[in-house]
Amino acid sequence: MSVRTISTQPFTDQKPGTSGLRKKVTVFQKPHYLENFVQSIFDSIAAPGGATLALGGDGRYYNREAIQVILKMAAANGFGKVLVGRGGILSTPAASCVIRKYQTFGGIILSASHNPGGPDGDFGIKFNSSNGGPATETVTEAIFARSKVINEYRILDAPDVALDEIGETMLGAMRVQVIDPVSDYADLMESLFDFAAIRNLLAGGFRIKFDAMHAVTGPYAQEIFVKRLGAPAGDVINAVPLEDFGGGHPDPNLTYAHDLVEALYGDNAPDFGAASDGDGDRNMILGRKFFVTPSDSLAVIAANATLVPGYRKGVAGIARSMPTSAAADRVAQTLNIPCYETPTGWKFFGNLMDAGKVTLCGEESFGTGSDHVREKDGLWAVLFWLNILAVRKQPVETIVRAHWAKYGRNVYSRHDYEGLPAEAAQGVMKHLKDCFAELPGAKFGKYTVRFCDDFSYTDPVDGSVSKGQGIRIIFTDGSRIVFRLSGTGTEGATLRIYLEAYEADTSHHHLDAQMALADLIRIALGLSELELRVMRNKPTVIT
Ligand code: VG1
Ligand code: CO
Repeated sequence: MSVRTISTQPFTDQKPGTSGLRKKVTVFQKPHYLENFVQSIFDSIAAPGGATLALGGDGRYYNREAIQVILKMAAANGFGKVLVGRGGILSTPAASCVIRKYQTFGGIILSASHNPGGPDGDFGIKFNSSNGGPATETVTEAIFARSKVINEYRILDAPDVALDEIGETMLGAMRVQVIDPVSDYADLMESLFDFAAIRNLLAGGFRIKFDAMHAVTGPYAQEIFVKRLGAPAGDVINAVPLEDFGGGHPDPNLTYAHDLVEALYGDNAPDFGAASDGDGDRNMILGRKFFVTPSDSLAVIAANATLVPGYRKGVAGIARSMPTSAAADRVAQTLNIPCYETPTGWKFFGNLMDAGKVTLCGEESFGTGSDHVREKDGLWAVLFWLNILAVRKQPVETIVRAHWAKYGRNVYSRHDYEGLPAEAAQGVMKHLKDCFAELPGAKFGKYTVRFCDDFSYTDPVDGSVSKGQGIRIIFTDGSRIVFRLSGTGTEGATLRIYLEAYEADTSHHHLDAQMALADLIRIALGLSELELRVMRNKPTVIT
């Protein structure tokens, strides 16, 4: 087995987005494309000789091929050991767990998350640091800079490694340890939550349904809900991971998790429903005929954290991404703990968690998590809810309505316009910025603009500054409209409009969110001239 040094030419488009590099599978299949990016990672992270790496992915199409390439490149680049999930599988939170538990130098995660998979679908790759979290912007920028000048990469000339059995093999001088992708993660969950109480809840007739959407969490959900918590096997649906997610869109929301939504809104509905995404870091929480917004979920989790064994000591602080509703801020205020507002993307939470400033983090995009790992964590959120339900013994809806009655309701929705011509989408953003000077003080019905800006974040731990993170228009009553361009898509541009209205009056809490937000939606469309500029008359997805 010899190390080969292969000459290559840089690609100009290897800039990591909100969460790693995401492209069409066909782009990753171009000669040298994957190799260039992997070598750019290795060249940027300065791993000491003999370092250990964790490696795994969500099992989508091209996962297996990519794992073999990365193993051979890791061996040729002087790594001493790679921990790889059996079959090349590790959910994103499980990868984070493995990096932390075995104190590896870092990890490479293969996933395009909720984006569709298959030969015509998407693929993705990202590097996580030794804290288990996505590399910071400083690191991803270094990787991008390297990718623009790279002229060679190193790869071991070797046969493929067998990955379907637990055990160890040598790849040149590097050890490849195939690990059970589920057990370390399931053990971590068992150490945080009261499994006995949840088992009793389920044994007592409380019915759940978990939709794995034919994505990576199937085996995790079966181990945790069925084996360890005693749920009937049929409670985990779409549990077999498929390379193309069964042709579906593994995004846990009311539009794409239709099997689950049908069950929870149908006759004889279960008491609790949940789903997760392609790589297992997102979650959707449903009660019987009731949807919990991700922003509310974070707030309810924070308010009830001390009911859960792993969080009995309390929460040091909360962080939420800027577009996420301020529901969690109200809980933080009551608990008298800090609440941080970060740009979109989990990589911004890592420093805060490492510094002990926050325990819980959340994003409106169905992401919730804590400092138990450094990724958002779908099954963790589901277990958190089940633990709360086991203690409070009330329906999901009752718990959320009681929460609103105490803190007020941050009515919330996100409207996505997908697949737009990039120039038109950028035109909308530019037009909005051009309006900044005249907006403060402007009145729109009952709303008056307090201020507007293009969100900029200074990391309180390392002082790094991230600019241009989304346009905020904030009204005097705390209501908000946020405009942002997505950084995870692979085709055209996706423009997201985030809408939030604060409602203190309990008698209005039964209103449908789209109705309650109708005025803000009108204002957003009027101000942005969106429909005209992108030639659309309705959003692609509303969450
Ligand atoms: C989206 C979400 C963001 C999330 C990111 C990665 O990014 O809005 O909150 O962190 O996806 O999640 P964007 O740039 O498209 O808005 V995942 O589950 O795709 O790793
Ligand atoms: Co994901």
